[in-house]
Amino acid sequence: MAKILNEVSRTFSEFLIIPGLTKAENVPANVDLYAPMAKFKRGSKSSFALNIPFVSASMQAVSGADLAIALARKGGLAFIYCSQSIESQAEMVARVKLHKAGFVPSDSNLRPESTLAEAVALSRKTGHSTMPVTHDGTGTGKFLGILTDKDFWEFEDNLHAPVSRSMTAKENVVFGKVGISLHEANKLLRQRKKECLPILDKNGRLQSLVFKKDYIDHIKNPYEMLDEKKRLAVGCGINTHDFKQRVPVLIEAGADVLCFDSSDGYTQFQCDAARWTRATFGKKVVIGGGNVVDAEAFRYLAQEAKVDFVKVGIGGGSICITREQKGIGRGQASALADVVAARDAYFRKTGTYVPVCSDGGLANDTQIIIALAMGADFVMMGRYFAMTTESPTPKVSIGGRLYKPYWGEGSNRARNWQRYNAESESDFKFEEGIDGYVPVVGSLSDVLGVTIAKLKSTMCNAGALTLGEFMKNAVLTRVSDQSFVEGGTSNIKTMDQEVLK
Ligand code: MZP
Repeated sequence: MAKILNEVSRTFSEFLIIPGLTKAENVPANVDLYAPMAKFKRGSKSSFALNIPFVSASMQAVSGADLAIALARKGGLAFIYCSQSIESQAEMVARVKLHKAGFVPSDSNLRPESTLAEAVALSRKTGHSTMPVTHDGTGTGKFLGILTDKDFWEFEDNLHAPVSRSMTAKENVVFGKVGISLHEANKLLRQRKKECLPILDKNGRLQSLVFKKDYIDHIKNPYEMLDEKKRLAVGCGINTHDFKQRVPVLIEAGADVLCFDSSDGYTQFQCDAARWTRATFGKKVVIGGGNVVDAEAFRYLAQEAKVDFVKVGIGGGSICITREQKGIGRGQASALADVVAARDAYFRKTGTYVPVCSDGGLANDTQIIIALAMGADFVMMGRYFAMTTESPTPKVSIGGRLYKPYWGEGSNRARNWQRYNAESESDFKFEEGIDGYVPVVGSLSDVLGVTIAKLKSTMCNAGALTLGEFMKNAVLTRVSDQSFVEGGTSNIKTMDQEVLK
């Protein structure tokens, strides 16, 4: 007979946190949201950690280059989706890496004989208003001058004229030489009241650009996730089918973290692929495994596949219909509690801490906070990020409100057959995800700002200054259906009801 677990599968909205003693130092300004991602030994530090405990899902409708840049600047990490060609995934990684606040390779360049019309077209295409002029129109050609949108009037000047007539020629440009430090470059920008500093090599060839706006941006985003070369960090989804081709290209492109994108990660395929990746690229590569929903599967991935972190969640995603289609899955709170207990036991036994990520089904800020209190080291979200301006989909107006399309990787639209352990695309015979719309909520920075404020506030209520303390000290209570209903407002008419009447 099949084994039937006694415990009912529970979700996050069935729990509340009981406040602990809030000490004088428990104020949001003192709260640190550091979250380890790579496994580590007792007494040592994780070799790769997040500055805020949020990562974005490896999904077509979520993690493109723009979202990856926006999230890394805030201290989190995006997982660029793998349900695309290896080349286009690597290209997205390269775009994130190019967006370095500091020495930026120039990718909007003109030749002296280019026309102003070509300059306008280039500026529209790239969104850049500062365009170096080099002898061959490349980002490493001999530097001749610089053209900005302030040097000509698009609707007044003759757009057939060559840019050489309007540009600021090299002899009048303030530039730095290769070898200059970022600090010195910024100092020069400040002293000479400039917006952009071209950096030239000893032969007068352009090497990179330093922008004042990047300096300001860096000051405004102190939690940026940066790699060793001070470029923004980025993660990548990978699968168990083409990993031998995909992983080397992604690592070459600069991916900082790899994570298996699988609806059920308790498989020998994943173990073999993780072992191959580790054997080929060594200890430094950060590998995430999953998804799993119980202790046994966690132990398998930690012990046998030797992954760095384990992702939890089957069937809970907002677009997921796996539970209805196949009858597999587990309530996310029960799954997380089981895996977290296994993580702690594994740590006690082996001295190795393998971080756990709660993936999918987080419908609001409260559920995010409960997941972290329950012991998730960090959370992965799809819908949450799909709703932001930076997600890769276009805005659509429906009934006077703005929406963005959001679809599951198991939907017919994504056809991510590798995620569902199918043998080939033709083996993709039924959907496990839906295709719909989510409301647009604003910029990632604004949305995340509110979530972080609530999280820090709750951590103060619980008397915790770090996420480690939060999960160690949190006391959770189950709520009855009735207490859930009464948890909202009672006998009050809200403005919305009044206005909408
Ligand atoms: P959510 O944050 O939108 O609720 O869930 C996102 C998570 O759902 C992803 O990280 C992934 O684990 C899972 N997912 C993605 N596509 C599907 C599907 O088509 C899915 N079923 O379940």
